[in-house]
Amino acid sequence: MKLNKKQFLGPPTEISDFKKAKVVVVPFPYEGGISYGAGTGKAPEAVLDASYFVEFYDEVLDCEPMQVGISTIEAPLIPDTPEKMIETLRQTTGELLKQDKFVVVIGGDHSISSGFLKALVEKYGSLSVIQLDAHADLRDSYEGSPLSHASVMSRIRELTTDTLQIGIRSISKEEMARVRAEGLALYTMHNIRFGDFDLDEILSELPDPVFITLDVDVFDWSVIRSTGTPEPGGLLWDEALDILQQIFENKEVVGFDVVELSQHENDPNSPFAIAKLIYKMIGFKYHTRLSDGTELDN
Ligand SMILES: [Mn+2]
Repeated sequence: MKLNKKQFLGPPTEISDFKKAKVVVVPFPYEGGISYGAGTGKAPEAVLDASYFVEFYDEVLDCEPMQVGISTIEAPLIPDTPEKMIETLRQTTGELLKQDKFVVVIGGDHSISSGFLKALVEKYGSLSVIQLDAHADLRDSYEGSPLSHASVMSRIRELTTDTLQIGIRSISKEEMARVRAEGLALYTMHNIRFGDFDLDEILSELPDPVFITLDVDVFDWSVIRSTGTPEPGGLLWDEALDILQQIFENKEVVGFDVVELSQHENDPNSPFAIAKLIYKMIGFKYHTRLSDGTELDN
């Protein structure tokens, strides 16, 4: 596994030392499955570039989360068929999981997530998936492809039946019928806005460990506007962080991916927000839970 020339955050070299790092960042610039705006293939590099401007110290957690060690590997060579692409990501993340790394994947479009999840299932046997997304992604296939980004939750539900979907505000009649028929845990933005969303209670019913797949279009476009299929009325920055912190504090999160950012030259803000988001999530993971059960030493 080759180290990336651009290390997430651009930290001192001892922080990005692969052997010592608890966290490994995997850039995975696949954009074969997008249906609307292009640019997800350039997103991981844009996030790495922007991450150089993220402050190491987190003023809320009162520590430098990077002290756990964060190493960024080079993006694997990505095959052009979706089946092989998913296999490549499964192998890459599987190898890192074997070395007990906490893996963070930067996409790429949402179709990549089932590859990472396959590796996690191989390691943990079974786990739950929390999806933050504007779209339900529950179509069995989309534009003829079962491996489309718009059907990723259908593929994920073939690997685990414990799913939780948050922030949804674009869902077809057929998808909603499936949610009702199968009793899926799906919470729309409308549920969140109008009080029908008790995250503590919802999380208590979800088995550990947990994989989080975060589609950046869950955010309101005042926060993130560079994404393939943006939807108005999403989560604001602090709302999303509150939800994520609650998840990390209450569940054993064993990996996450951040997908569907697209890179546009006239919008440096979205990649920066995503770089900061990823660093916040790493902070949530290690501020409250080190593998030996102790708090992170500031
Ligand atoms: Mn999605």
